[in-house]
Amino acid sequence: MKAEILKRLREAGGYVSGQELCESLGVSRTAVWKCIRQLEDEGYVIEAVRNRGYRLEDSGDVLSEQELGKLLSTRWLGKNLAVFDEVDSTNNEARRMAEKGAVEGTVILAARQTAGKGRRGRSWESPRGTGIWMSFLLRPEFEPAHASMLTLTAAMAVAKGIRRATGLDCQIKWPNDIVINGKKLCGILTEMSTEDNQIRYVVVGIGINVNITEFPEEISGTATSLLLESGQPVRRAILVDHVLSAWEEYYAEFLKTLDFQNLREEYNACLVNVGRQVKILSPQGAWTGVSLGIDREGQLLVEKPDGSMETVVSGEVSVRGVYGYV
Ligand code: BT5
Repeated sequence: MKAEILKRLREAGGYVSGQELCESLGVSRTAVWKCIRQLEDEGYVIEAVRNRGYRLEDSGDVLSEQELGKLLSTRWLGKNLAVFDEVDSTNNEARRMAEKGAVEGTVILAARQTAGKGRRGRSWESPRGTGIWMSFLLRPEFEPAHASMLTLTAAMAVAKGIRRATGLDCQIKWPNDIVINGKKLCGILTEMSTEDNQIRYVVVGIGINVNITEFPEEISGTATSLLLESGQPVRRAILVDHVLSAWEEYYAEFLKTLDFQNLREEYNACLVNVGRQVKILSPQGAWTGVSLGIDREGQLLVEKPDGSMETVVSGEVSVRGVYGYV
């Protein structure tokens, strides 16, 4: 019924009375109103005027299967696509779908996550309708040791996607953050299921703060959104398309060598703090050194004060600027 109401609104161009919708669809006013609310949750902007009815504005930031299906210019990624109004976590949903046999390249999006996840049990703020909360499913044939580099390919794709969609230049904070003006705009969470040292599937989860205007106090000093940075609202579906298309290209490049041989230079050009002091926070303690960028395995090279070189493996560590988050 939601699709039918949308069709009527589109065709009418102007107002369609609630009464008319009820009668022609044979449903109650409440049922119509509920569908209108759902469409608004998907991002459609619908004006409701007493005695005239509903009118669809075409400036909406719509993130629906229909809209994305029309827009997506990828070759294979997202051909199987599911957009939810609400899930606990798109990564969890992707894993559930993977267990049931979903195909490689399945993309899952949600308007809102009720239990968005960061790394190591941390949570990810995912308010309704203002971000891209997205995961995609891969069933690669390479060994599990290569999988951590998928996070790096996703970071490159987000940076390029944002540049193409908005013109904004952002930077990568190794291994899984995208930052702009020293604040976090995006986080990436890659999860893997293995058996007998073989990958069963990998889920790459990407959270991008798009049109968020306010963050909870705990992160208001470190988090930002594209709207806050540029002053312009961004259409999420267009950004999704740019990020997924860019990712397909980087992934194809990565698959040629199964490492960052061909991507390293471009990655390091986007990396924040190259040539600067960084603080490495590991379970064994904190130390500082100068970041020299990543090597071809995707590990961060850091020069210690005594001149020796340390290779930092992602997973357990966080990297900070010496004076704060970046
Ligand atoms: C991450 O973890 O940055 C990975 C976040 C991945 C989120 C995506 S959304 C789609 C998919 N589904 C999921 O459930 N997850 C993925 P980490 O490096 O551990 O950073 C988490 C920390 O970032 C939190 O402890 C907060 O301090 C901060 N944070 C939480 N929400 C944020 C937000 N919306 N923007 C910026 N910072 C945030």
